[in-house]
Amino acid sequence: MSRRIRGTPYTGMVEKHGVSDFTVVNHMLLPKGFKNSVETDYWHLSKEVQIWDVSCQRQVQISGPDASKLVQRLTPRSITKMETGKCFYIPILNENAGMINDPVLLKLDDDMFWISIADSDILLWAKAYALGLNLNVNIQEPDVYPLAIQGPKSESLMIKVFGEDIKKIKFFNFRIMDFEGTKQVVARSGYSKQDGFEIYFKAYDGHFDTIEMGEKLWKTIWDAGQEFNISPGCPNLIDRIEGGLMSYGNDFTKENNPFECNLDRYCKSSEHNFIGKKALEKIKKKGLKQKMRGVMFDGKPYKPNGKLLPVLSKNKKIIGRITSGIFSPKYKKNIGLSMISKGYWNENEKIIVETSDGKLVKGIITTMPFPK
Ligand code: THG
Repeated sequence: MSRRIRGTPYTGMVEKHGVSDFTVVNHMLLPKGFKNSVETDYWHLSKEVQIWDVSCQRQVQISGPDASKLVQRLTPRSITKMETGKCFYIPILNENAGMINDPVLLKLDDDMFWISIADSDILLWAKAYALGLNLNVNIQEPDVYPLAIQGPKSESLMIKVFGEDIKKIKFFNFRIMDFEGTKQVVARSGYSKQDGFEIYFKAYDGHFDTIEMGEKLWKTIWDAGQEFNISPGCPNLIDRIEGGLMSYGNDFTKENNPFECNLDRYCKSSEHNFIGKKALEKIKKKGLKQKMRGVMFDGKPYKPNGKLLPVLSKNKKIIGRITSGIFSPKYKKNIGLSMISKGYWNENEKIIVETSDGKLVKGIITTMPFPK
């Protein structure tokens, strides 16, 4: 494998567990599947607990006297009231108000933030902007390798490893927890709709070897997880689509603005200046051409194959394409996410989907997340 594709401290562990495929996100390996089918993993995730190597959720660390000023300029979401110990889901826009990332922001201190990025090079963007504005900040990618523990039994498992204080961590908050004499950021969050935690594992200061300590963390959780029927896993496509969790680069790109992505609630503040503000105000005045929606459709159980399925109106006009889709065993229907043209995006609107074999099947527009 080329040196540009980076492994993680847990790559050896996921290989031992029989990983079947990888994808590459932020120039780093992300497991795509193990021995079981996506459907088997989906049921397991909804009942038990899984351990995921999500090291590719790289951290862009911004510290120094102008850290909060820079972070605020990077997003339309106001961070004025953000407290240390909080996680914020934030849109990051370019000058045209196109989405260039949708990371989770962590406030570690008044002058110290981590931006936990989706798949685009925000470190370069932030550095260039800080240079241009002559800001007093330090920006780097620290040796942090997030490990996700997801599923309804994740709390019991995490208590066993880290102690009762785990219970005090509320959704989208984090605490500093001890592991083998190291301090670790542990958040209640993760890329699933189940309860779950993310350990932003860091070996610290060269006192500990990253791979050795990372494997120790994995093994400790794995052993403690045996009584909870733990299995290795990865972000699950069925759970993600049902839960309306969007994937940058797949469901939306820089060609989409945050309103199209239903991120209006993070673009409400008019008080502060940020990249893309003028363009965003223009879009708001002009109105939208399309919006991200859930789609449910008939036909054979859909197996994703990288092709986008056209979504048509009753009179056969193309009104969108399914960017992520799969058969849902819960709804016993095919489900998907799609940008849907204005006039057709209302809930229960009847649509037609062209399947991979060229058949036209019936479908409807649903809410995002999908109805319970
Ligand atoms: N965890 C961390 N970093 C990440 C992701 C993650 N970086 C990349 C990618 N995932 C970013 N995208 C998302 C998308 C949705 C959520 C988190 C990251 C998410 N959303 C909550 C929901 O929709 O229920 C709402 C969050 C809120 O509004 O407060 O969890 O998964 N570390």
